[in-house]
Amino acid sequence: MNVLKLKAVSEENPNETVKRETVDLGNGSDVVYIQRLIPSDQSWKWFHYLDKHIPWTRPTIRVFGKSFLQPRDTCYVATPGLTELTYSGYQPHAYSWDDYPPLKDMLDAVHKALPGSSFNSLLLNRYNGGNDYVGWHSDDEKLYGPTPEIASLTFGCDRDFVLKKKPCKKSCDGSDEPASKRLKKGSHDADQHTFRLRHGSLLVMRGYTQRDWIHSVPKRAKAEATRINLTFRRVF
Ligand SMILES: O=C(O)CCC(=O)C(=O)O
Ligand SMILES: [Mn+2]
Repeated sequence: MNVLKLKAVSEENPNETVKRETVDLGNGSDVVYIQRLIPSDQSWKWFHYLDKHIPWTRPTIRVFGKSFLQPRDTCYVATPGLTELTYSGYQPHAYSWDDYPPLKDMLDAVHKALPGSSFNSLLLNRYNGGNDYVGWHSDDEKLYGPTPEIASLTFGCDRDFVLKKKPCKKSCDGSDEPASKRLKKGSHDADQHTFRLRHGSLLVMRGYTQRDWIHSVPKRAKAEATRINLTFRRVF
């Protein structure tokens, strides 16, 4: 039903293409942002389905040797038989796509927007207001391979998504100076990008983005409402 509706929009207006922006981050990394992938009414239907039916949990994770309650709710879905995901000392239970059939419609919509993609796992996050966040990290786990494509679908409250270049360990800019010196004088605007992730939007990180950049969704005092985010990934 959901997919049919998406089809109907493009069939009624075959020349209308969804606007997408690509930001070249350099050195083989880029980000694609589609602000209006899923129409607003469909996005609200999916938001309410996910909010109500997904078995959200708030696990304890370990960061720099300390235990924390993860500052957002989460759930993991994956095709059976894949290598298990572990992050920050936590191994989520992998639910099946068949447990939550509308997830397959969401996956279809993402595959349609990204020809050639083939995602087989999904990490869901729910931010219950502006105090919930995800800290700086990259999704560079081995199971995703060296150049993962990660597609991030957002429903509900708008939040900022910030990408920041990792400091160079060696002289990646050809300079012989130590990283500390180069950072002080070398950091500039191109080393950070903020995307306002809207209801129904899709952001895709590609190439070496996980190797060379970190990302976060910072706390925002003014973001009172709930945001649900789905990141589709391929496990190799
Ligand atoms: O909520 C988001 O937009 C990002 C979530 C994220 O980075 C993650 O789950 O790894
Ligand atoms: Mn991430």
